[in-house]
Amino acid sequence: MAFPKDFLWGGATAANQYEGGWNEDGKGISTSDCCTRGSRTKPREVTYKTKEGKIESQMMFDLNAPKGAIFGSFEGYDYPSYTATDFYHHYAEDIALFAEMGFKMFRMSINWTRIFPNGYDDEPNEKGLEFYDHVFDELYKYGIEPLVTLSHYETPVGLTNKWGSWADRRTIDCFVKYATTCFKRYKGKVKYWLTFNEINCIGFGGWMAAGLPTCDPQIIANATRNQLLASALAVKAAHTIDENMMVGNMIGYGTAYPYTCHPDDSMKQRKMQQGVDFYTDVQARGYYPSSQLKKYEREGIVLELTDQDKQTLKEGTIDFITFSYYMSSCVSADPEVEKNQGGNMMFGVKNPYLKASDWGWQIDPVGLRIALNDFYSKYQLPLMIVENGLGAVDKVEADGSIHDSYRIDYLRAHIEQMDKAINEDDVNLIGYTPWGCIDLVSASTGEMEKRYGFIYVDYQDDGTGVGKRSRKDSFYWYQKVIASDGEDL
Ligand code: BGP
Repeated sequence: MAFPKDFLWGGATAANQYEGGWNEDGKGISTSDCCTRGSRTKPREVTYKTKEGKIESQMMFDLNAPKGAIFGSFEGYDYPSYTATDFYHHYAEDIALFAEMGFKMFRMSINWTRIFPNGYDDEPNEKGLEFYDHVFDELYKYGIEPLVTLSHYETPVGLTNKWGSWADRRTIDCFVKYATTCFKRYKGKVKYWLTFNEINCIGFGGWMAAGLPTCDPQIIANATRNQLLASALAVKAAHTIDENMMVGNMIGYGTAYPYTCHPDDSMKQRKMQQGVDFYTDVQARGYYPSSQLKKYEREGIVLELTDQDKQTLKEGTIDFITFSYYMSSCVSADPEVEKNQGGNMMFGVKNPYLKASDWGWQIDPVGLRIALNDFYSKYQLPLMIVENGLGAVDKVEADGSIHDSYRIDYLRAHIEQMDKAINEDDVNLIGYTPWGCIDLVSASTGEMEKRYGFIYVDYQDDGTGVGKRSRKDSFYWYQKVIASDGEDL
């Protein structure tokens, strides 16, 4: 079977991990520019100064992070977002390579701090706007449709310093101003937009996702509401500025199975699923599900939701649903079993039927088909998989070739399941942009060692490399897949 002729094959990136040029042409500092480099065994740390001037750090996934710390100035940055893999200076070359693979779509993010350096500035930075003009013009040249994320771990630190970033409602206005500036400027050039990358990650990655130096549940609930409102207002603005614009959400997703057929495992899995679905419920249906409101109540969290807020959510529902999918996990109600954590981002229990990547992410192509079916039966909106892929260590042979058959195997198995979802389950899947289509910095490790690309970039973690690009075996394979509408796998 084959994919529809107009299927949007492509690849995905994000400014904070790909762009570099972190302080060029008037760009401000974003949350990602303030992270220390992580390592494979240790989650990346965020360093900041407390009110008393003490340097503190927060583990990206540490739920016991200090509460209510006030950010001062930042010191000792060591995050490779500084250069990343230098899209800023290589965009024309990279886009030509994407075109060579036959891309129909390219997912990227606009770095908010390139447009509004502090987040709250009166006027946008013209140089920043110009950069993306060049990028979109280049994509247009090859008929590649941009898919643009407005916020992908790039919250301006200026907003954190000013009033605590997304904890404060004033950040909504700043985001809407930024989004509106982009919609107006790139009208006719960009049709597909996403508001917040993995909006559901705010709960455990407050700094990364929202510039919050805290995991305090009340603050997270407020910030989540503020992002959901900002997203809805952006959808409304886009539709007013250009009725052809399509705006989607973006969820960090992993299929979760009950560990056994014990009813308690199933119930627990169900509850967990509700917690993930809540974001899409709001963005696609336009209101908070009662299960989430009750949960807040039980936890003693006060959610202020005015009539105006409710109206905004109702009027700003999304046009399509997107999500990332790398792995699945299991949920157990048995505390003894729960201890057997899979070491993956979803904190799930290891599944004995699955193999895992070198980073412990459990590989599950059928789980992707399940996810597609679940999303489609719940919301009946067009779907895009905007991240998927295998993070792996690549070896460059003496002749410069890179034989990444493991990556091809991973992607092939997932595309096969997408095919089934479209042709056997009748799911309306319209696009696929595997993650890190060109090597870039890993979000969880902050390093170059974990690579996803079809295109190799020679930067290494010891600082060597000149930004040279080369085609991996998967490059030629994906080119063939696209050319055959997914038939030649
Ligand atoms: C997603 C993020 C991406 C990306 C990806 C892979 O959660 O949206 O930014 O990096 O995960 O993760 P990693 O880089 O940690 O392998």
